[in-house]
Amino acid sequence: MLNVQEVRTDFPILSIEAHPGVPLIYLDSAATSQKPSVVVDAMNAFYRSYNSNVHRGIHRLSEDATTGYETARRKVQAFINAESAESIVYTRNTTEAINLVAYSWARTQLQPGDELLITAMEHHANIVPWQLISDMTGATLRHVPFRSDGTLDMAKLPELLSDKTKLFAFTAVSNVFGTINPVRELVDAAHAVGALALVDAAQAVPHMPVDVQAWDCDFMAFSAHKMCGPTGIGILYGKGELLESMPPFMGGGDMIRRVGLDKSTWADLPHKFEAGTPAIAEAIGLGAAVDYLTGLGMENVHAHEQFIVNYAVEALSDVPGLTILGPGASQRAGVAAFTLNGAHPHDIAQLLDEDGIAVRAGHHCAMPLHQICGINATARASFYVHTTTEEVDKLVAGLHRVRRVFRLE
Ligand code: 7TS
Repeated sequence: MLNVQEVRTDFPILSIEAHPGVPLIYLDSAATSQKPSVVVDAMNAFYRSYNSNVHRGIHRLSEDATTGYETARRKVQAFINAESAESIVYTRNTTEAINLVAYSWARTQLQPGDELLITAMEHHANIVPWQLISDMTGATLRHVPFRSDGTLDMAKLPELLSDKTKLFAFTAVSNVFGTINPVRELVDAAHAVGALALVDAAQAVPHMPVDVQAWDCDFMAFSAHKMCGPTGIGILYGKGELLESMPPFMGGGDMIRRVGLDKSTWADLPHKFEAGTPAIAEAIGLGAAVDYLTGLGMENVHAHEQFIVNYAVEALSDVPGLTILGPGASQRAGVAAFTLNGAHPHDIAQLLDEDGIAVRAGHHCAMPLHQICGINATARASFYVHTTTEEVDKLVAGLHRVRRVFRLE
């Protein structure tokens, strides 16, 4: 298990006050995680002592920057057990990683009659790119529904997957329900009809051990900023032969082998997909985040979140009129989205903020999910390595205060 009090000292922001005299209780890690000192220090060290562009200069600083940038890639490779560093493409975030596959692979491969499959619980980042591609190519976009407990309706899969399906793109963990989906089963179902499988792992890689070879997925996308790393950098994992066969997503410097005025050839993987000066400090920060999480142990991270979310689901259930979306704690990652009869989620979030408690309110970029549930918005508490049961207790106390303010008692 994690020593949470010790972990908390790694995160400088956790000792600030949200308002004068009111300590911060950060329950919005699903939106973005806080950053431990080691990540901030690694980025500072880059800017202070070896800031330079990568893959260009022969001078020492540039060599050090390139080493830092490429070492981070190998750390990410090991972290998700990818076959090779060439399978790890730096992008800006999960969204860009998914768009890369959409524009480079799907746009060039799909035609009318083909089908793309997603699920009804996706984040907009794994819906909208496929709608755009569907409009461009004439391919049909279909979705797997979810049941009232926020789990995928697996019984519907056989009728949705066929030899027309070319790609099944689904989230490993829902950012609203918290549902942990059966990734390997879904990948196998896609492969059984000859489709590729793309896993949106934005809410998985930060929170549990992930092994892309065990999942056997063809593509996987995630963001550094949700896993203790900086904003501005994300990862697309892709199987080597697929990435090899795909045309570049963006053109420019760094992604070429030779450029002529009429025609150019492309650099080897993964550089073919990394046009222009990349996010160098951010890659180095991501490398430090991977080291940090590896040091904690992803099994321990997951176990702590399971413990906290169990505790939270039970504690929140005591609040009259409160409904938690999603499955039971055993199938749930560290996310609890809820509604409270008589109080709008935005008002809940605002009142909780007065107590220093940061939660998110709204549709959490999952409008279809909310529409299907018949609600416009939810309030969402999300947990991470530093969350304590005392913080969950304060959330519950804050929600009782919301009920008093709205005279719901
Ligand atoms: N996929 C999932 C499952 C997500 O939760 C998010 C971000 C994304 C994709 C997009 O990640 P990005 O880094 O490219 O923006 N989710 C959230 C959230 O739940 N609240 O704020 C961002």
